[in-house]
Amino acid sequence: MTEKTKFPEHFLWGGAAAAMQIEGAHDADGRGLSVADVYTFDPELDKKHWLDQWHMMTHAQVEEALDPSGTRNYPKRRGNDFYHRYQEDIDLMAEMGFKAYRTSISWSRIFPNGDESEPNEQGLVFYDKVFDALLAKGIEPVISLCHYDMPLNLLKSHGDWTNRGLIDLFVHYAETVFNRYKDKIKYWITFNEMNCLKHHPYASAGIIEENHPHLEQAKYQAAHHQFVASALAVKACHEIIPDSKIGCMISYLLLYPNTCHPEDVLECQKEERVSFFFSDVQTRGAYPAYAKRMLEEKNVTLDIQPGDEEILLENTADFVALSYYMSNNASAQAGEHEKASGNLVGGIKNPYLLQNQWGWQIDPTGMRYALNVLHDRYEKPLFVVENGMGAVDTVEDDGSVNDDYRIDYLKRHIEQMAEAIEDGVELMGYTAWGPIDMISASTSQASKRYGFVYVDQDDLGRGTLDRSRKKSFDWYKKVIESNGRELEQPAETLEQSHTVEK
Ligand code: BGP
Repeated sequence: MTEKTKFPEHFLWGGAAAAMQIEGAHDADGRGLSVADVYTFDPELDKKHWLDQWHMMTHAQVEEALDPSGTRNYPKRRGNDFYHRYQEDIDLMAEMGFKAYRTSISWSRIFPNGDESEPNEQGLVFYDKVFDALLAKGIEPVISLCHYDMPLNLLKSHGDWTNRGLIDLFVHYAETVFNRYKDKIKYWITFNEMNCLKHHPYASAGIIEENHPHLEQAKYQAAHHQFVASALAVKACHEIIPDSKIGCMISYLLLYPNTCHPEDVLECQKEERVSFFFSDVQTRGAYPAYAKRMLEEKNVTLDIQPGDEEILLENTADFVALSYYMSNNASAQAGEHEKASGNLVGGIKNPYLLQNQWGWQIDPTGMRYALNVLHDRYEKPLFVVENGMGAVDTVEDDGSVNDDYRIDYLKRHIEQMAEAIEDGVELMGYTAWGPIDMISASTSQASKRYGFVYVDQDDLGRGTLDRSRKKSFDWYKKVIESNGRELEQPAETLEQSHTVEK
């Protein structure tokens, strides 16, 4: 008799995606461009050193993207064509037995310019169809209000999130979708990975660095406005959908001290607080004590309006959602050590860990550690809404994709989630990132694949977009059927796989 599962009875197993990486149809049925539609795929990309090639957004790039006669390759405008194939994709999710599917609503599909008073009905109708299709299969939608895709036109009409006026526009958008979908959606997330505003201010807050000589001031003022907007969305959600649960979300960029030298340990704590700052404010409802010195050292003076602090305190998140992919090391002498890459930010290489082809260090034990840290810190329910292994999958002659490396990556992380639950963590669910291949957020690649389902599309948009099941499809189906008890050993381990490096 195999041992019983450690996962709770109604654990929300499933998958996660984002409008800007799957939908495509960037200008269909009234949709306006979003900031995500400006990113191009760079054919000169060096996967392993993609972070070194990363550059801040420029006015020129935005203007070029707005030029209707432009010929650049904008993969996020194509996605994987979910907009037209959502029924087929939801059928595949149902075949795997999904209990939940996390995705986002495209703000610029509902308010094409971001500041209209009336919503775009065709945009609302699309999500009605998607949510109805999910619910018909018994799949609980978990919806993010904004996932790196604020309306691009806001940058012209109102500017970026340093403009306090965006709070009201965001709340109007949130109230519109809460009212429209109050009988369909009960799990919501406000901003995707709000802590990444620190590292990618354009994707998160529309901040073009050329506009802000004091960039740190801009980032943290934008963060304050998003904190207020997030809290007001929590308030509206509870008023409009009484039994709703609305969470905040961070990318858990796990860090270890590079050595036991006290200076490295202190540096690690300092860098960890850069991320915890965002979940602290949204979960505790106030600026943490360390924020005063942290902001002073950055010469940042926040403009906090009367009433803001009460709004934050009275409307904290119901749960803490997180993405977890990898870990990095932190050192007081960072420049002296070999670098590693990571999800949107890098760090120092950990000699004990394998890396994927983009240099992300694979650390399943870190999943347990991260969940324990967050649960100790907030004592609120947690939800792993992103975890997965990006890889260049190979299609065999018979059309199969033997992604044993992905099975092993997921198996090890699920095992560690089970340990965390045993440790006392209240875990709501697990939605593996990218259940159907899509466009990568950081590199805009179709070839950086996460899915249980393969999509025939390359980085230049060539292919049939046909879907096919990978080896991991049936593996994950068994995981869900057994509520996490059946974690079959893959034929090949990560260590044996060609897709990882030491
Ligand atoms: C997270 C984003 C997701 C997703 C994931 C994987 O930070 O919230 O949108 O893309 O990273 O990253 P990537 O797609 O760059 O491999």
